[in-house]
Amino acid sequence: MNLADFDPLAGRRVEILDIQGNVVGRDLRPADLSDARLLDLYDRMVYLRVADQQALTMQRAGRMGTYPPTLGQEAANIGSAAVLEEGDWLVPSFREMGAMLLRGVPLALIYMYWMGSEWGSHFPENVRVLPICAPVGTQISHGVGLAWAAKLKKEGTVTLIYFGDGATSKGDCHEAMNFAGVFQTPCIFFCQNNQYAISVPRSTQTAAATLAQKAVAYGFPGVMVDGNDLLAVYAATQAAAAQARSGGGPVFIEAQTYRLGPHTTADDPSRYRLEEEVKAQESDDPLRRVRLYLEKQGLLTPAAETERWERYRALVQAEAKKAEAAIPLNPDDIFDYHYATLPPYLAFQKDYLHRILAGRGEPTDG
Ligand SMILES: Cc1ncc(C[n+]2csc(CCOP(=O)(O)OP(=O)(O)O)c2C)c(N)n1
Repeated sequence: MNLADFDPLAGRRVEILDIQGNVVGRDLRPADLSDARLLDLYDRMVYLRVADQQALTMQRAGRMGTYPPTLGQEAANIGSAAVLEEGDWLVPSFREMGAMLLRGVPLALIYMYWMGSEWGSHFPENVRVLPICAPVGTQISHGVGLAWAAKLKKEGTVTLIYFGDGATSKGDCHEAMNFAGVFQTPCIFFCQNNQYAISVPRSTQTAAATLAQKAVAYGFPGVMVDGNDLLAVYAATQAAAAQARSGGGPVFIEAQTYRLGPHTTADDPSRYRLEEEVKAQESDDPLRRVRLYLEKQGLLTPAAETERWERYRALVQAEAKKAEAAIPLNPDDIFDYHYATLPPYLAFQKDYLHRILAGRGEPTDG
């Protein structure tokens, strides 16, 4: 796929599967996507959907603090992370559970993170994934830094950096993109444009017609892709990774998708968007597209489909149990892993917490 064919200023975006699972972009279909690989990626979408539902269930039952659902963004998660190779880095924001799982982060750890455990960010040594990043957009410059280091070390690796449409309004995003353009860092800016930054719609986020065109100002390509189309996301990210890996510098991908659920479990989207809008989007389910395609190719039987969902329900339950077994938390964890020596104001807060928990009242000095 030639990225230059998809100039965002010309309004063309990458599309391969339509909403009914028909192939509309045959010439763009990635040659390396065998039937077996496609089934594997569909598997991972199902895994993400089930893991997402389980998180919501646990949060509603008071077993998890807060959680940002991924519902509707499965193709954007899986199609992008699937192109990474050994040694590549993945830099998530906070709505990339599927991408993180695909790159080897255990689900129990992701659940632990949302249950409030610092240990939920303690990934296995060989997993090249940064921790979840809640402060909007701050991970983008970390990702560019990783990519720059990899370039200096001649590693030949790629860094895939995720963020939302709202994050494109942060200075962090512009500084990172500018740096990446100047130093030609081997990274992909992967924007999950899910149309909202909490209650702020894309239309009032920026006066630019597209997010992808912002890349043009920094001197590298930006492409729009149908973010609900697994194959299109895969093809675009694969082309971007090939460019970055071969020394061609960064690429910006705007994956146009839709957040079907609330921003987080603390959000009530009915306060800022109409029910009809959500209903209209529900028919464009990224999993349904792939399932219809696989059925049309004779690659999916009802029995296999039932077995797949049951398998993941069991797996997800087991991971949830593991996460809960690692709780309750040690309250010192929120202080202990950031600084070698705690600054005085945090030492005071730690002592304060100890006194409160021990029923000794508030400290008198500090
Ligand atoms: C620096 C900072 N400011 C504000 C917030 C509160 N906040 C959390 S998510 C969010 C919106 C992010 O929107 P977007 O980047 O589009 O990502 P999405 O949540 O849609 O995936 C805001 C404002 C924050 N976490 N960090």
